[in-house]
Amino acid sequence: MNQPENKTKKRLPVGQQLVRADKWPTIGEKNPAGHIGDWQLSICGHVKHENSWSIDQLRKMPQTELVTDIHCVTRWSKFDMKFSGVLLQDLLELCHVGESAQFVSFIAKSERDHSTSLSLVEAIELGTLVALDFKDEPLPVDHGGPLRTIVPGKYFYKSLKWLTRIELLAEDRLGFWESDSGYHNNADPWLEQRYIASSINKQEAAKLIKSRDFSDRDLRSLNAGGRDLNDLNAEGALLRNADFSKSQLLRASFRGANLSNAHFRFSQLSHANFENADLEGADFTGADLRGANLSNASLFGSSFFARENPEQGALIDDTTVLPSDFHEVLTPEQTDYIRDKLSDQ
Ligand SMILES: Nc1nc2c(c(=O)[nH]1)N[C@H]1C(S)=C(S)[C@@H](COP(=O)(O)O)O[C@H]1N2
Ligand SMILES: [Mo]
Repeated sequence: MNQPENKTKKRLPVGQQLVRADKWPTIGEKNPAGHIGDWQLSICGHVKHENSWSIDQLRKMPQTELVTDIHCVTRWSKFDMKFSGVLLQDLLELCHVGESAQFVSFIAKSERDHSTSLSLVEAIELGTLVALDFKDEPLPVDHGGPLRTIVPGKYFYKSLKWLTRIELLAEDRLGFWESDSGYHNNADPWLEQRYIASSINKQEAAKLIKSRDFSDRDLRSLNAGGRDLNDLNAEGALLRNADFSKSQLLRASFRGANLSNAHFRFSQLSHANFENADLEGADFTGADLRGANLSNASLFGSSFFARENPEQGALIDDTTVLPSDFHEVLTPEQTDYIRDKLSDQ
């Protein structure tokens, strides 16, 4: 882990915000596949003895308690989350891991057979927990019950919900988010390893920017900062982690676009349309949002001002249409900022 041990070290990694104490967002899949009743966990692959356990059998094994901070790549964090269950290391010892095993893949019983992976050394060193309980109660199903992994020291996408299989591998097999959505395979929040780089080259990007038509395109991590993009059509585009800082985006339409962790610092977004867009973790610090429509957008962990510089926050007034749940999904500081702006009128 790269987190220095000294006590003065900031506890919140760069770019993260604490979510409200009474909120724990559900991210990604919401439900497991099939029945919970006959849940089995198996370990297979490069091991001498394959093994499987029921939930009852896992509960009878020595239980380890883990209190950890969780950091989601979409910029929300929660401190002191208390889980208990069986250490991955204890389960692996029962299977006699082969010398050829270098990676471990965690596989979910879910509609898309969601998975994620770690190097075996790291999985053990980080103290990966196969968790059964949260705060001394069985894990809620939407948070991965009856069984999930908790991997301290990585973004939370490395912690798999509805764990049903652990496979020991000689070569890494990228997980769902890592292969499909460009999430960084190392996922260290202290190094801000959120996403891998853009999939399109500079010439292609320049052409696209000129056309002002991004609709339905995959443009993850696109660099479109400081551009004139008034009247842009970006409906349905995949623009996760894209950079629009200081761009002119008057009347741009981002309806239904995926803009999680997009950067809109100091951009001109008057009368832009974000209806039904995914704006989790998006940064609107200093942006002009007067007349913009954010109805039905998902704003978990988004920010509108920076604590270092509160007077340079986003321009919001009663012509800005906000989603009705904004005060539930933003941090208290961000909510207060917006309420102040609205009451200034
Ligand atoms: N099976 C499964 N596990 C998953 C995901 C998922 O979509 N499916 N999403 C990951 C992501 S991105 C995060 S942030 C956490 C969210 O866990 P939570 O919904 O309990 O907050 O689960 C991780 N594990
Ligand atoms: Mo996440």
